[in-house]
This record gives sequence, structure tokens and C-alpha cells, in this order.
Amino acid sequence: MSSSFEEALEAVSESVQEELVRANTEQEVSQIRITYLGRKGKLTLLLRRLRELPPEEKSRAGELANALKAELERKIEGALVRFYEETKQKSLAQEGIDITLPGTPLPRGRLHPITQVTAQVVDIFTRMGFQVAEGPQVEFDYYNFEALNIPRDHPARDMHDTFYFSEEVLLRTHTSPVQIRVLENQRPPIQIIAPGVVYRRDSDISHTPMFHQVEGFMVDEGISFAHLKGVLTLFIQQMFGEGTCLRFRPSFFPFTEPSAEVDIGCVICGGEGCRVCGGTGWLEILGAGMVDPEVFRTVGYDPEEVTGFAFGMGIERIAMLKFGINDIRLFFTNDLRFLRQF
Ligand code: 2NL
Repeated sequence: MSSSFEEALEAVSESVQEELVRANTEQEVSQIRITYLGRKGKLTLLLRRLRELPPEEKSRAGELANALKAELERKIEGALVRFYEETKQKSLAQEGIDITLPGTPLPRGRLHPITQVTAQVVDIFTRMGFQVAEGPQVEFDYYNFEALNIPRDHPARDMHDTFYFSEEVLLRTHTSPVQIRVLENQRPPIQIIAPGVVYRRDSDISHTPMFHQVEGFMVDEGISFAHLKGVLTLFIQQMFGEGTCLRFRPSFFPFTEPSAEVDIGCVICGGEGCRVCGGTGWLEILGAGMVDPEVFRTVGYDPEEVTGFAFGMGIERIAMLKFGINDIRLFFTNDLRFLRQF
């Protein structure tokens, strides 16, 4: 037995299925959903009429109506998914994207040669027990010169070609002021390595107004020139190879006494004499010495109690010798063809 209500349900069911067969797009299917299942949709309105049916028909009709509603929802959903997939495949084919192709590789960066050499120098010294210290690039005259036994009228000031902000404030010309600050703040034993950027008013094939330095020192009771020779020999052999020859040549710095410059056998000609070493077979790579007693007195140490050695080197110079570069300015022009070689 079927009531007019059930016939109406039947009619809805048939016309939905017909319309779904005819639908060609996702939008058309969405429209069918609205027409039948929307707030004022045909099936929604039918369901609302359930209430008016006589009790003996109501439960069966209700079951049928809800079952139909669930079935139509499922069919409409299925049709939507099919169209969605179809559209996606079509647009992928149209755009010509082959999702199996490998991606574009990202260009890999690398460390600047100066950064690499600084890291290597720092690594060698930290393995020997030195600690890294840093300090300000804008310094007081006191830390950069005065405390290092370079008073205002000292001829060594000319050598430094300083950038001044005022009488008392300047750009540091070496990293020694870092070590003066360490002497003020720590007690011996002290072993410090101070890498960093320094500034001098100078510019040509072997000078740039900003360059990099590593200085280091070791201060304690009983530190001697033998310690200096031992530490620097180990450093040079790790930096330039086990078999590297070196020599200590007497020199002068206002902040060390005695002072020495350290040469290594020319890395280009192996000691034969060439243009790079000026025919001598030797290359100067660092300066060093025993901390001058006057420096100790200035920072409140008794030079009868503690002694120390100190050294300093220019990173650009070391990098030029290591990599065979003849113009220091190449480090700072940021030409990728140059930088990619390291
Ligand atoms: C060089 C020579 C040198 C020092 C730096 C130093 C630091 C303190 C006390 C005494 Cl706090 N000395 N530093 C000593 C000797 C040489 O550098 O040719 N640098 C590029």
C-alpha cells in the first residue's frame, strides 16, 4: 500500500537521479542539492509535511523519507567528488605540471674565506686551551693606545692611521684593547684569543680600511719566551702543515719587550726565492713578544709577579698566503665568481 506521500517521495527520488545524470558541472550538482535538500528544498518541505500525516502512516513514511534523504545526500556528495577530481585532473593536464619532476635545487651558500680562516685559527688555539674574547669596535683612546704603552706623541701612532670620532673615541686599530679589558676583569692564569674586525685609514693592493685580526696572549706566573715559541710553532704547523719552517726575527712593538716577527718558509717557492717573498724565501706572518712591564703596571699587575706573551696576525694576509690570492680587495668586492672558489 502506498500513500500519496510515498508517491511524492518516489517522484523526488526519480527526478533527483535524472537531474544528476544530466548534470555536467560541479555547480549544477550543487544547485541540485539546494533545490532538493536546501532550507526550502523539495525534500525538506516534504519532510516538514510528515507531521500532518495520520499516526498509522507517520512512522513508515518517516523511515522512508529519512532513508531517501540519506541516499540522496550520498549520491550528490559522490557526484561532487567525481566532478572535483575531474576538474583537478583537467587543470593539471592543462597547466602541464609534471608533479613527478624533481624540484629546483636551492643554491648552496658557503662561508666567506675570511670567516673560514678565522674559524680555523680560533679552532687551533681553543684546542690549546685558549678562550675567545670579544670587545667593542668603537673604542676609547685609553684602551687602544694609552694602556698599550703608546702615548699621544708616540711615533707608533702615525703607523696606525686611526679613524677618530673625537679626541678620546676612535675605531680600534687592533684587537689588543680586548685583551686590556680582559686583564682588567680577570685574574691569571689567562689564555685569550681575540678575533675581530679592525680599522685603519689605508687603501691599496695590500691594505683595506677595514680588515681582520686575531690577537692572543697568555699571562701567568713564570710564562717565558719558550712558551711563546712553543705555542706559535704548534700553531704554524697546524695552519700551514707539519713540515713548515719558521724563524723568529727580532723586532719592536711598544707593548712587548722583547719583540719578534715570525716568518714561515715561502709557501709559493718553498724557500728558493720568488716574487711573493721578495727573493728572501721567507714570508712574515705574525708579530709577537713578551708583554711589556709597562702594560702590566698600567692595568695594576706587578710585572715581578706575572709575565706573559702576546701575538697578533692579520687574517687577510694569512688567507692570501694560504689560498694564493694577490689582491686583498678581492675579499671585500663580493664577486661571487671569486667567493665560490673557497
Ligand atoms: C702584528 C703584531 C702584536 C700584540 C700584538 C699585545 C696585546 C697586549 C699586550 C701586548 Cl694586551 N701585546 N698584542 C703583541 C705583539 C704583536 O701584533 O703584527 N699584528 C698584526
